[in-house]
Amino acid sequence: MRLSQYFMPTRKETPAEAQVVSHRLMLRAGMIHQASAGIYNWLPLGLRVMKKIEEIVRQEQVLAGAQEILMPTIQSADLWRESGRYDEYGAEMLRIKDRHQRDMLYGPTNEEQITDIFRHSIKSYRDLPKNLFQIQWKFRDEIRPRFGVMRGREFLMKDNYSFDIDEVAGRHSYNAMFVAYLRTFARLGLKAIPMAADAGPIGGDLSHEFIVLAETGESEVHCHKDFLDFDGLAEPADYAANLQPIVDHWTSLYAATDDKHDPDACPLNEDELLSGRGIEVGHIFFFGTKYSESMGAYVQDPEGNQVPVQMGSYGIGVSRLVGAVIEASHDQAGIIWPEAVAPFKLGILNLRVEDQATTAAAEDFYKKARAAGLEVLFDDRPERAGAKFAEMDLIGLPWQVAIGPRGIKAGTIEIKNRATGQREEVSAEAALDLLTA
Ligand code: 5CA
Repeated sequence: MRLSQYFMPTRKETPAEAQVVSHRLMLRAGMIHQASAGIYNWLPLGLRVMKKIEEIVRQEQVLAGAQEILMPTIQSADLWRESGRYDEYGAEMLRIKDRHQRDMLYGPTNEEQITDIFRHSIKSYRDLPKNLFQIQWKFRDEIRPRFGVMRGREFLMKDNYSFDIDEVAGRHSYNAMFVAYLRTFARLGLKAIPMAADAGPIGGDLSHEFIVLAETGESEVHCHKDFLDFDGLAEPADYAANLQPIVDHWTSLYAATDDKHDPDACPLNEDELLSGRGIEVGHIFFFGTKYSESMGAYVQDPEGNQVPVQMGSYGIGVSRLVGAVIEASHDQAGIIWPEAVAPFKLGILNLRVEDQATTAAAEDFYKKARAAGLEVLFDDRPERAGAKFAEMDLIGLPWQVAIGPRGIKAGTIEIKNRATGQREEVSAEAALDLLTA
């Protein structure tokens, strides 16, 4: 992609409305544009990152045995009356009337909708277990939308729902998601700590939030400081195996969100306890028969009895993760994208567009990089070199290749790693080798 043609409305000044670094950098890098309070337009650069995150989340769901569906954003209020949550949910729910004066709502979550699908389709234990997921927009009329996409009113969520014949099987499904979340966040370059959590309006008494420690996080959290030394789950998981040992390992140390934390009952002494703030990037729930009983989702068990299906639900804040990754990875100059979610792997800077030899070399490198399958953003604009470097640092692509008249004379280009700041003068071929290795 040529920057001369790309829609990337960057800003030099610090946006006054943004209180946290991820919001500031997303606005300055031209990733998003506010539509109204807590509602954002996603511009090309921002959308590319969100799609990469979405794809990693999707791959790990599929590996864990979940199947993708897509439910509507607009739901019928009648379903929510059946579960009793239509009145319970309160002002956070955006309620709408259609032209026939029927009560509709913009879904804040989908337990009712999925239970309705299930009860019309599955009648026997033989068709279990099932785990269905979607990646879909949600709306919650948050009282205080803030921090950009981190607490939006409209936001993208991966939500899935497990169905099992009994509690033991349901617990395995919960564990599978627990492990899939560890894998997902590790691939995104994040250290996310599972913490015992309150289930709130979703329900049930088994629940974990996945928390990325950050001063700007909205949740107050408490955990054993040794969690800081835990490495993410790098190896692929065998979802057919007993996953309890992995879950036990990750829950062997104390970790709780503020709702669940009781200072008097806390087993840690002062020098073991880390109390701080964090960003909730995922939340999983096992609530058994809460929705299946109220909404009549029964299946036949092997003995011929009708039993309510055991359910759990599992959420990841996909749009929130774009902000969370930036909170975890940036410096004074801008964003530092982990390779896995970077909008482009490489930025090429033509440092002197008016110099024919430089432009020829930059164009040639751009062509070769694309032919090698690299995702490239090529700054071919007639701007000052200093401004180009500053903008590349701001948008945080993992690699920068700068091509200018001085290097051309020596037969070299400069390659820089954004994360380490390390620069090297090498031949174009050596740079391509390094980038495609
Ligand atoms: N039904 C369950 C699981 S599918 C559920 O809705 N869980 S949740 O309420 O915890 O939301 C799941 C995830 O969505 C959260 O962990 C968080 O990462 C993200 N999320 C929740 N509210 C917002 C918001 N206002 N803005 C951005 N992301 C949000």
